[in-house]
Amino acid sequence: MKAVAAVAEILKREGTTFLIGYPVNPIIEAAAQADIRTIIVRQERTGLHMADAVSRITSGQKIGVFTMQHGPGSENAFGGVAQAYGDSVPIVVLPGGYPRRITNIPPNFNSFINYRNVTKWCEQVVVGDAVPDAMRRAFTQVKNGRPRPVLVEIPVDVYQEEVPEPLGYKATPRTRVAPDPDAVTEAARILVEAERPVIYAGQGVHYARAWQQLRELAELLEAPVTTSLEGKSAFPENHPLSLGSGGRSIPKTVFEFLKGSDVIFGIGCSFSTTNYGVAMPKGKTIVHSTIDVADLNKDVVAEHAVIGDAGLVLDALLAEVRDRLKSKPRGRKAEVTRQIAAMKAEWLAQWMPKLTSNDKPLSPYRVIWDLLRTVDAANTIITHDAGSPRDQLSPFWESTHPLTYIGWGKTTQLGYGLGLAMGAKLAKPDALCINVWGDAAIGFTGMDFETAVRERIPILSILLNNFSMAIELPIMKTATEKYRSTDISGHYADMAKAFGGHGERLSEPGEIIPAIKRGIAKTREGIPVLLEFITEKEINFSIFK
Ligand SMILES: Cc1ncc(C[n+]2csc(CCOP(=O)(O)OP(=O)(O)O)c2C)c(N)n1
Ligand SMILES: [Mg+2]
Repeated sequence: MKAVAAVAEILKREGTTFLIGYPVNPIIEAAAQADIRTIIVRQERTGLHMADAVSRITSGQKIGVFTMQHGPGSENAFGGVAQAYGDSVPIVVLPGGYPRRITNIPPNFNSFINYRNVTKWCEQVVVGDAVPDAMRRAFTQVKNGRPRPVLVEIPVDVYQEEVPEPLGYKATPRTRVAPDPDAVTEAARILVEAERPVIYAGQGVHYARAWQQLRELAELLEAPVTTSLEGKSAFPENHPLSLGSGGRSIPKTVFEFLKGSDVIFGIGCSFSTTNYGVAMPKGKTIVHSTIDVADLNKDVVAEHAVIGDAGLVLDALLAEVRDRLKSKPRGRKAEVTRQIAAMKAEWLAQWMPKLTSNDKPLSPYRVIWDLLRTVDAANTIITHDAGSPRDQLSPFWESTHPLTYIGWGKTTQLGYGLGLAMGAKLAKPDALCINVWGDAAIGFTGMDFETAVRERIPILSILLNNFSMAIELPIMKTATEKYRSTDISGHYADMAKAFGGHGERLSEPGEIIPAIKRGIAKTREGIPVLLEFITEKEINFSIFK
């Protein structure tokens, strides 16, 4: 068989049911021939974001795959792969390559050379019959260990070479890494001896699907829980021990309880230094559990470490902690949950005027608050974009069910949210999939709203249009005054309609909820929706330092 047909057959055996891509790449045609649905985007970056969400929403059980052409395709795709790398998302990227005789000759873009720093595995296939080996290596890497993108570049003259038959390829194994028992014992001791422990959960809990164990540990220790932005929804935020979560902006409870803790237990997290994550206060005893030793003692000093899959780590810890506590309650729960509830109520009361504001232009907080109260949270997957929408949404959106929030921000590419919502909808067609973004964000990937219409991916897009890059106002004062450099414009509801979607522009507070309800109904009819809310240039955030 031809190498390109072998690629399609291997994808099938690995469980790929749809291939996201942009021409020209013969894998698209071969996949269609093998009955893999092909989904064509308007630009590579969005397609990668879609593949990314497929992997996230399925905890990597289903791996998103994206293919594009050599040269411009792989050049233009770079952002999407870099974003997945930054946020540790496992995807398979299949670029074409220039013909072998010129692949290493300038100025030809060589994916093998250029993508090495944004993938965990990067290979160029130099001869047709090596395709199965290359695919096996890539899938083994993407399904195991720390999640991150893998890439196999196939030069255009390799696709038509022969691969011997029969093709012996079998789906690669997926396995987990168990922790060192001594490290678990040590961690259990520290956690049980701690007076005011706080659990900080990252997205490792999502990939391990260890939500139940996380909850059991928190309840056993009677310890409050917060998550990273990526880990958001790993712990029910309506649980009395939840501190809530956020990235740059956070609930007051997150800030105060971390500050007041003696021990912080990070599970399935990287503790990376980032503007879009809570900085760990100094002077705490840190117990760090991560799947990748590369994160250990990188940005945060951890005297105690447990390396392994978050699920297996939590299983082992639960056994040890139970053993130590001997079914005796800690006697802390009543006081801790009372403090959390009181502080949360005080903080929310402070924000309530914005969350329920009747102002015009609309407060973005009011839009978000009304959205939260209108959707069925258990059956909704929401994501933010970069900029103010993230900082306005993440602290106030109460996530109650696992993987109902896609948080991100180790790198913050404007326009990421649209592809995430579309990929989530592909992975979970029955969920209401929402992206909340600003008018700068839509400038990057808005054209792919057409993809949502054409490919029948009925998402609900909430646009907060303040005709500005508002978050940049404080640092671009002169440029704004002299040259209006933060102004932007557009009528995006009209754009959505022009693409065949449902679009509405809204400026009345009383219209927010009815419009959301109409929008949800339209998505149920299979029509993507863009609700464009005209908002004020709000740049007050729930930030604590
Ligand atoms: C690709 C990319 N370029 C630049 C930035 C920097 N950036 C972050 S937010 C922002 C402006 C956001 O404006 P908008 O989405 O309209 O939200 P607003 O602050 O107006 O509510 C910019 C330029 C980025 N995050 N991504
Ligand atoms: Mg804006």
